Amino acid sequence: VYNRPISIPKIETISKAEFEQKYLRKNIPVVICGLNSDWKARMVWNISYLKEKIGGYTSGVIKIKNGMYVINTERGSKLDYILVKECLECVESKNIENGWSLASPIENFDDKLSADYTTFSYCSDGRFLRTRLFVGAKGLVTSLHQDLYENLYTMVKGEKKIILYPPNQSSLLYRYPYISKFPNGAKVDPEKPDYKRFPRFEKANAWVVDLKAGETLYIPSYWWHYLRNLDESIAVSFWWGYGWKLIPVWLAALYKKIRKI
Ligand SMILES: O=C(O)CCC(=O)C(=O)O
Repeated sequence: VYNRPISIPKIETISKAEFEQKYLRKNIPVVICGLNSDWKARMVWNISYLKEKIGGYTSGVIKIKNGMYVINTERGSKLDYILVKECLECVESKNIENGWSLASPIENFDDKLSADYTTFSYCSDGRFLRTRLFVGAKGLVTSLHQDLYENLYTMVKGEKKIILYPPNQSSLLYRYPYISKFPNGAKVDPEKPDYKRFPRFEKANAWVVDLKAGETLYIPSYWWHYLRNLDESIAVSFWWGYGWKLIPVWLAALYKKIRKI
């Protein structure tokens, strides 16, 4: 469906210096294989383990309607605070029509999961480091959006289709207005393109990958990303900032605080 797609290259683990030189400083996406192979999480994480470890916490979870995270212009009002156990049971029941998905900062769960993973050296000295745990049912879609952070997105279980567009194609993606509650979101659907409504989108070039357990995708800051679960999946993302790019990160945090979003 997407025009002239580029397959994101998959490489074996490289040194931090090489990662910085070839990818981070050039803002080029890449899939690194094997980075998380020594994580205990790769062996033990599944829904029942997570229920046992963190099921008793109350956490903000993302509401899902019709197979999508509800992160449209109503973003901000769609986090429900419920028991993690209830959210994970909903994932287990494969309900993506009207349910929840876990997308929570891992710090919400104190140190209950900290022995199961390690922060990758590529981002361990980055500022503003945020670690998030994603657990979602097969078929769940995260609509196209961009973030101010660098992102190392690592699959622990399952597989996801991920579609990226570089920031210099933003004008082809029909973003929501900067003053909306989803200023980092785009209106186009990469898997069901509507070229009548969004004619410029026909010129966009997607970078695509099916990201499997054990693989880590580097999503450079400002790159647009869209994700669909090909299986029930568990993933961890590390977001961080560095250099001048920390200025917009700080400004956005302030803006969110003021507008309470
Ligand atoms: O896991 C997902 O579906 C969303 C991940 C994401 O958007 C991110 O890490 O920025």
